[in-house]
Amino acid sequence: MHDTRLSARAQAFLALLRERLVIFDGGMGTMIQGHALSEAQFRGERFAAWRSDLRGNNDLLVLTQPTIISTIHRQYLKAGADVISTNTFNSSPVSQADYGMESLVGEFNLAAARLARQAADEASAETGAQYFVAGALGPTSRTASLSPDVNDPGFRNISFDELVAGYTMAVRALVEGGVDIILIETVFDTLNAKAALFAVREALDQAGVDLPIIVSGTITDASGRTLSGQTTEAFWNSVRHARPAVVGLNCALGGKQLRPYIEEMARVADTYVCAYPNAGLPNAFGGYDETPEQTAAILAEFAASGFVNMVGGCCGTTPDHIRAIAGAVAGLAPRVVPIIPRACRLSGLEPLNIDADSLFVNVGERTNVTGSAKFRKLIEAGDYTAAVDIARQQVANGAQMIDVNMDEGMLDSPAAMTKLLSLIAGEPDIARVPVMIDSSKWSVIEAGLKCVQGRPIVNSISLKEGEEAFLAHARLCMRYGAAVVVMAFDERGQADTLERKVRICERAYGLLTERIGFAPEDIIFDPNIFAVATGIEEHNRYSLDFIEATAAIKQRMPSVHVSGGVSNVSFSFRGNDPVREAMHSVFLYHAIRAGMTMGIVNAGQLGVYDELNPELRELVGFWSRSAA
Ligand code: THG
Repeated sequence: MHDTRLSARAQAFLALLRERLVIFDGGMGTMIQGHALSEAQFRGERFAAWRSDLRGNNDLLVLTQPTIISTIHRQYLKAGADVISTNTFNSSPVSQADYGMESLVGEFNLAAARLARQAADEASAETGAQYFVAGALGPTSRTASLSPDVNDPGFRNISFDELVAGYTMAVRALVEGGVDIILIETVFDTLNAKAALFAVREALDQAGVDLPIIVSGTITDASGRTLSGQTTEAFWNSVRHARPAVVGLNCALGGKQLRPYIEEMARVADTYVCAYPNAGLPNAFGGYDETPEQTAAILAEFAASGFVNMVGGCCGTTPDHIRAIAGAVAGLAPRVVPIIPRACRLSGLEPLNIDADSLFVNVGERTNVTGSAKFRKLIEAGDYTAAVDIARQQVANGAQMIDVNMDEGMLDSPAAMTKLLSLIAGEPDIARVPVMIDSSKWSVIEAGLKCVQGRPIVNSISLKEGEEAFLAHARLCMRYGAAVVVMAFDERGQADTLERKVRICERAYGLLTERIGFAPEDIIFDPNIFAVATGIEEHNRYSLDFIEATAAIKQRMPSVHVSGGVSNVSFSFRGNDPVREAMHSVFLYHAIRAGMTMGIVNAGQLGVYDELNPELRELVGFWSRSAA
C-alpha cells in the first residue's frame, strides 16, 4: 500500500538495504566544533543584530555558513557514507525558542535539506553511485512523558499536540527540500517519538507521498533503558505501528556498551536495524577518544554477529571513523530481517506480548470512576496521590495492565484522564505495564492516547455510530499506535444474543482488516458480559452466550483476542463478595477454555477454581456451563 507512493530514490534506498550493509554518516557537532566559529560567524550578515547570542546554534549555520555544512556533507560522502543526514537536530520550535528563532524553523529545515540534497546529487554525478538524504528530526529539549519538576510529577512543559505541530512544520520543509528518508533520532522519550511519527504520517499523507522512516532510540546508561525508562523491546513495541523501514539505537553510549541492546533490537524487530554509536564514552573533558579503528572493529563485530543493516557514527565520530567503518564492514552480509510471529505487542516501560500461547491477561479494573466508589471519591476530591496508589495496588496484585476510566458526568473527563496517566507515567512500578484507556467518549480516549509513551489498548470503539465513525476511530488508533477493544455493539444497540454478538464482530472484523488494513492480532473483541441471576429468566443465558460467542469468534477469526468486564457478571450479588468471587472464577474457567484472552478484573480478588468450596462452585456454575 505504501510502496506505490515511494519515490524512485526511496525505493533505491530500500533496495540497497536488501543488498548490503548501508553506511550512515558521522557526527555533525564534532565537525562544526572543528571550525571554531566565532559569534560573528554564527550570526553572519543576516543576523548580525540579532537580540540574543547565537554561538552554539549549529542549525543556524545552514543559513549563515552553508559552505561549511556542505563541506562536512561532502567529507562524509567521500569517506563512504551512503546516507547523509540534514543539520536539523535542533530545528524545532522548542529548541529554537532558546534563541528566539522559533519562527525560522521552516526555513532552517528547508535550507538544510537543500544543502544535503545538493551535496548528495553532486557526489552522485561524480561517482555514478546513489546517495541518500535523511531529514533529521531531533528529540527537542523537552520530554512529553516526564515532569521537569520533581515536586510536581504530573506537570509537563510540552504537550503531544505542540510536538506534533513543530514536527509537522519540519517534515513539510524537509520534504520540500528533497529528502529521501525521515530520520527520528536520539529518542530520549518515546512519547516525543510517537508525536514525531504521528506528524510524519499525517504530513506525508497530506503531501501524497511516502518516505521510509528511520527511528533511532537512545539508551542513556547501564540500566539499558531510554531516559523515559523503556527497555529496548518496549521501545520497539511503541514505535512499530508506524512501520519504520529501519529501527535502531544511536548516541549516548559507545558501541561497546550498546551491544546487548542492539542484539535485543536485532532479535525483536521485523524491520532493518541500525547502530550509530558515539566514539566511545565521553572523557573528563566531554571529548571522545575512540579511534576510527576501534569504532570500526566494534561495528564490524555487530555486523558479523548479524545484528545490523546500517551503521555509522554519532557524537565524536568523524569522516575518518566512517571511512574505517565502511572498510571494516565491506563484504560482511547484512542482517537477515527475521519473521516475527503475530502477537498483540503492547508496552509500558516493559513489553507485553499477547499471542496464542500467552496465559490469561488480568487487566486491573479498580482505576475506574464508574466501577469503584472509592476511586471516584478520590478523583472528585482531587486526591490523585491516593488514586495512583490504587493503580499501584492493582499492579502489585498481579494486574498485567490497568484499565483507566474517568467517565463521570461531574468530571472534566479528558483532564482527569490526562492527569492520572501523567502521574502514573512517573511511577516505574505502575508504568511498567501497558494502559487500557477506557471511555465511551472518543475525546477522552484521544486525551489518553496523547499521554502514554507505551503501546496501549483503546477500550473501546464500536459500530454504535455507524461504519464511518468506527473506521475513523480505528484509523486514529493505528496512527497513535494502539490495539483496540471492539464492543459487540452496532447501530441497533448492544448485542444480547449469541447470534448478534458473532455477527457484529464478524462485520467489524471485515471492515477493520479489509478497509483499513488493521492487524487482526490488534483487535480485541468484547462480546458483552452482562449480569446473570437478575431475577429475569432470559438473563440467565448471558454468560453462556458470552462463552459460546468467544468460542465462535476464535474459531472464525483465530488471530483476534477476546476480552470482557468480568465483574459485570455478578452484579446481582453486590455486597456478597464470596459469591461474586466464586462466580468470577467459574466464569473465567469456562471462558478461558473457550478462548478468552484477557479480562478486566479486580486483580488480587480472584479465587482459584480448584480451591473453591465444591458446593459453591457447583451452584455458581449453573450460569456458565452449557445447558446440555
Ligand atoms: N467491557 C469493556 N470495558 C469495561 C467493561 C466491559 N469497562 C468497565 C467495566 N465493564 C469493567 N470494570 C468494572 C469495574 C468494577 C466493577 C465491574 C466492572 C464492579 N464494581 C463494584 C460494583 O459495582 O459492585 C464496585 C464496588 C465498589 O464501589 O468498590 O463490580 O464489560 N470493554
